[in-house]
Amino acid sequence: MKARHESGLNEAGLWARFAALAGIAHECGQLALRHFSDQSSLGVTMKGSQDFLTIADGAVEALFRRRIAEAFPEDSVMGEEMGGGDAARLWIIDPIDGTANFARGDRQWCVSIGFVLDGVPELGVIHAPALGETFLARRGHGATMNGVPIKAASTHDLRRSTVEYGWSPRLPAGPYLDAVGRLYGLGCNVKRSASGALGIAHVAIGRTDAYGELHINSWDVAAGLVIATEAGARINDFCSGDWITEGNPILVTVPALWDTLFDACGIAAAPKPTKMGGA
Ligand code: LIP
Repeated sequence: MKARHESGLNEAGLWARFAALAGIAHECGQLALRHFSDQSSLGVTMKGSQDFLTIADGAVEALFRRRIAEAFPEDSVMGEEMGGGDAARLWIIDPIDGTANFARGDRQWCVSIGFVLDGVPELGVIHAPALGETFLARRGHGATMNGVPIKAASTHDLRRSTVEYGWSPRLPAGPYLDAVGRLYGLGCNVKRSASGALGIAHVAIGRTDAYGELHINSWDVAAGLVIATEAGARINDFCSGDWITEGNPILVTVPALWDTLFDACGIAAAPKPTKMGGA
């Protein structure tokens, strides 16, 4: 069978990875859930202001790396806690996205795993075990939540819209607050749940109409890029420049609101982060 990409990975190889992805994510989720259920043992430390770290983050990423080394030894892994870099066959994991929530006993967290082939996000899973929800997609083959097809909302009226606008201490608060003010001025409902991956998944399933953030890391969004695109959402050119190692601004919206929200969220004028999150 002809190689599907320069990486030499053919269609069967992509399907094999897709078939393994949900199972590996669930095993990682179960480990995370065991730690989540014993809050006194989390060993919470701070990587910086509002930048939480627990022992679960490292344990989940280590488990994921073992499973990929066993199943797909020729693939590379990049993760929030143990680092990595670009490669032709690249798994990108945020072992606990929404760590601030995880550390406080809030269920809004997930394991987010994407597979990027020759620079193109091909597979994604966002698994939220404490919520009983698993979002899954392969590029060109649709997106599901718990096996049921999902699609983004058809909202046209900003006064009926809900926008999640993410924040992190990687950027000064000014541009964030300015954008939030513009969104409220347009009649939007604005929220923040502190998990970028779940924020993108909620656009894909139609619970919200946009997720924006002036800077976010590749491990937060690699899975959501595939899931949201397959659900019919529109996404900015996040996969440009050194997106894998440096991140970028992100905007995911229902199609009808793209132009207005791109301007209101200030994506074109996003400042560069003062420090990188993660490893
Ligand atoms: C989170 C991101 C989110 C951001 C949070 C935090 P983490 O990642 O997914 O977009 O707004 O501040 O950075 O640290 O929970 O893995």
